Amino acid sequence: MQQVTKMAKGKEDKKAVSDQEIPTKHQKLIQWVNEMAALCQPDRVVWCDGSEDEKTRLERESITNGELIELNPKKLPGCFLHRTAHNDVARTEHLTFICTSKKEDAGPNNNWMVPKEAYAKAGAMFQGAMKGRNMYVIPFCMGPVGSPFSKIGIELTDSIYVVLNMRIMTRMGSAVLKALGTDGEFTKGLHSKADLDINRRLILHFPEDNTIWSIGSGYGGNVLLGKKCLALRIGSWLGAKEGWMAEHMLILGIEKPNGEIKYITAAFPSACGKTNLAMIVPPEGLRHKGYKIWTVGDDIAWLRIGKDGALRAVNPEAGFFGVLPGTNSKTNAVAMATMKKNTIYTNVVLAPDKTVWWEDGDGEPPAEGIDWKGNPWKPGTKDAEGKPVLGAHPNSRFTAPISQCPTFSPKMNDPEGVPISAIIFGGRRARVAPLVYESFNWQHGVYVGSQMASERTAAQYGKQGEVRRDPMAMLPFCGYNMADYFAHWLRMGQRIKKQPKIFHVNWFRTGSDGKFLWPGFGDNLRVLEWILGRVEGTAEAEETPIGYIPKSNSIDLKGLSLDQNKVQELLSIDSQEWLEDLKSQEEFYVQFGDRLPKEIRSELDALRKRLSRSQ
Ligand code: GTP
Ligand code: SPV
Ligand code: MN
Repeated sequence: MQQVTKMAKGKEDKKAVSDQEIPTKHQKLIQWVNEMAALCQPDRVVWCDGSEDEKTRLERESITNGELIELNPKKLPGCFLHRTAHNDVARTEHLTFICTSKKEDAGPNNNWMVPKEAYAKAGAMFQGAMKGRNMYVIPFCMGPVGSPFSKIGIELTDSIYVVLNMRIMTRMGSAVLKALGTDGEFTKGLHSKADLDINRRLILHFPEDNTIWSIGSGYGGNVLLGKKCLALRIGSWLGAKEGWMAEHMLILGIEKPNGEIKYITAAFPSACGKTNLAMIVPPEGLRHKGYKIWTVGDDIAWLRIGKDGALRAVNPEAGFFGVLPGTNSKTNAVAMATMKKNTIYTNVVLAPDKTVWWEDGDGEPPAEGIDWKGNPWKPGTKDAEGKPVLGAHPNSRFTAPISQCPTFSPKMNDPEGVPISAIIFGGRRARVAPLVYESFNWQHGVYVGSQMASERTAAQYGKQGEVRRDPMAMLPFCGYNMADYFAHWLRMGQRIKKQPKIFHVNWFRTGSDGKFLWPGFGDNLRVLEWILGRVEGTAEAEETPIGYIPKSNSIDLKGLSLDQNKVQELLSIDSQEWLEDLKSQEEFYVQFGDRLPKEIRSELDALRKRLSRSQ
């Protein structure tokens, strides 16, 4: 039975009066919900229990109000389409703030506001923002309920789309409220789509108060507050304080024919291949080796040192919020199978038979359909300037439960997490970075992560293709001064007895024709195999100024028609190009001043010397 708290009318307008039992005795929680309801003035406050009944009721309601379109129940059972506002299709980093008392604590990597000012500014926007709508109270847990890794949050929202997404993306409902008890700690999340106006949009984090306020957006990373806001920005802050790490990483298990499973994590910036690698399908040429893949997570890892001295990882999420364009049965058959049912599709083409389509997906586009903006669309549609109109937005996404993934790892629910053997950093770089290299040691590996760079993708608002430094793929997600974050990585290394080895990969290097040199996707397993070989001491490598790279023939290229020139180009290191790159690294580090750990500076200096010598 759903719990509903009706708002009293008239004079009592500002006070939530319960006509049904509130499903918790947590006084601080009740008080906060009442305060936020008084501010936002929803018609009703609805406590979510996570039940099937509730899900069906919310789906019906959102079909009626137009938030969701039900898809073909035979071909896509339990699936829905959602269209966002046209200017609300990606995270808005320029409207995202870390609000700490001291500016230096947020660091040069974050937009900053004084908490008092931020509360006042957003408070004015939240005033009456939920009038005519319900306020849903979503209790959610990041990580398995009851695990020492996990954190509980409560999100208040006026969007049913958010409730239905949070149901998939997190463990959500009554069990979480129960785990919270009468005085448990929780992150306070407040979200209102308000009028979806980009000029009145703010995503605010108050790490000192364990609070998140998001207003004016209805897009994933801005509004599913458990994901980037809690699991990364607030999470990284808590991690630094409590001695663990919150990272923008996939988690993957590779089972060898002897049954042994090795787990790795990989940090790539948004839309640079985490979901794809997390579900990798062994390529034809390697199939005879009998590798099996286990998907633990595709976006976020929480890492703690286990009793055994290993670095252990938990995926705090329970679902995927994955990129659609480019996803098809060839590139990612596992993702395609995962999203066949109970999936929410956002910003794709609606076909007349109520199925969906996106660019570089499966099959031909429908002869006629409706594009992500809700306009009639057919293949070849051009805009006023004669440019092709995409049917799906480049950052269109699917939300699906991890439990539906054919390679789902049951270890995902292990409260102790999985032990990590290798950490992989990587970016999208047309030049400079080779296909793969191994760092010399933990400290050098931290430096390698700290100088990561990548071309901007459609996952964030702004100019596409521009190369920017994105340390550990955390630039938009580190909730505190990034120099302190580097120091935290260095400190963690000293505490980890069984240190994972640290690698860097680049699937996106291009040749003189501008095309990708490396086939990518399933073939990336060839690189992972070399990485595991290095962990186990069986794969051969050559020492270079930047780190160890594979000796020729030490990556298994069987069944791949890739000529030797291309392989050489993929692994080549141009000292001149690297020395140029170091200049841009220096420019990036300058902003951190004295706060930059001296170890990072000394790694950079040592690399410069090695490169100069090798010229
Ligand atoms: P977020 O969800 O934004 O964090 O992205 P992600 O890192 O999970 O990226 P995802 O796996 O969704 O891939 C993003 C885009 O890159 C998709 O269009 C993929 O098809 C493409 N992609 C992924 N892996 C490869 C690869 O190995 N090579 C090439 N060329 N493209 C890839
Ligand atoms: C990313 O942009 O890194 C994502 C999607 O994973 S979002 O949830 O919007 O952040
Ligand atoms: Mn991501």
